[in-house]
Amino acid sequence: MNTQTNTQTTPGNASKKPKILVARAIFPEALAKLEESYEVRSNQEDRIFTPEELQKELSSIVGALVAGSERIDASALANAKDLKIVANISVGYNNFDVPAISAAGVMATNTPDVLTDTTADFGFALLMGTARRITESEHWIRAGHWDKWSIVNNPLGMDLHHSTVGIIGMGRIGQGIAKRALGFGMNVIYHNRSRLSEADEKACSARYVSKEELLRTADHVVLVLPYSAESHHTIGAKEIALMKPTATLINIARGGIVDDLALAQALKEKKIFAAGLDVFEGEPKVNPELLKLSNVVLAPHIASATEKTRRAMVDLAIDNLRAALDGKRPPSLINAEVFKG
Ligand code: 8YV
Repeated sequence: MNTQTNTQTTPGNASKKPKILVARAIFPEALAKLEESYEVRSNQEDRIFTPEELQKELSSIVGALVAGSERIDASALANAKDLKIVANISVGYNNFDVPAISAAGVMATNTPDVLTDTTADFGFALLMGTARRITESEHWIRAGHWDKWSIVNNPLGMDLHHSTVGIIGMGRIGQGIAKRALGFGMNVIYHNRSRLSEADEKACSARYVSKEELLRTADHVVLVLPYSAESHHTIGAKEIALMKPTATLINIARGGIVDDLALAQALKEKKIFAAGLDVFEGEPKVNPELLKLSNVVLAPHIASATEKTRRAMVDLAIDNLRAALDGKRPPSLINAEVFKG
């Protein structure tokens, strides 16, 4: 399919308006608002651009709303002579090569804060669903296996209350999960690149430990750290081997933080109890070994996916774009060095 035929441009007397790109489908009302101020090239078909198409799209615009599916690097920016801002509709920005974006004199922004609670809620939901085997139980009923109530022959899970949760990555979302865990009487330990302030640790009743201690002692390990070359395969076979055989592992961070093949092998051999995954290496593809297992709960990268929050993310990305194009500092600017206020 050809992008040129499928990426729509605002009709009418649009030539005086600055040209922008909306690289993924957004809410129609938000698009309509943008069309009042800009000549909008929009991909409401929600098709993922090839790198060549993206490079071409970026060559004729001043601002772009993008998401994790758009890799913005030197090659994408090669012909983007007029581009001033790339506004990610996402808090994580591992799809951005920030030094390359800054070198091109382009502002980069993301959408922090507006999704913190929604994502922490989902992390907790995935943790509960995994520990208490909710999706597995549903599949079991649908497959017609439920013929009687039983004390022992039902899917028996692991408790959350009064257990220890180990959070790797203690930013805003990690702290949100810690606060929710307190309501369940859980003991909270965490590991992070840098230790929280005493006040923040107190607010979460969280104790800082080494990664090894966390893996050895947590009943539930929750991953919420950003993806980078350093955090690639933070959890692989070696780390899983440190975990309790009764432990669960939850990944709401990014694909690539966990070695999915090593995890599938460990789940198959019951080296840990279960896993809950919202993100995958190479998503939307899911490692076929994971698909064969019943002790893993799978979700299609939906931690921030409530209508209210997705609207707030789009709105914040638009605020960032508008500010940059109006010569103002975008509210969530990543590369402050590029801003000439
Ligand atoms: C986004 C996310 O929806 O914000 C993030 O970092 O993981 C999600 O909320 C997704 O990344 C959009 O590309």
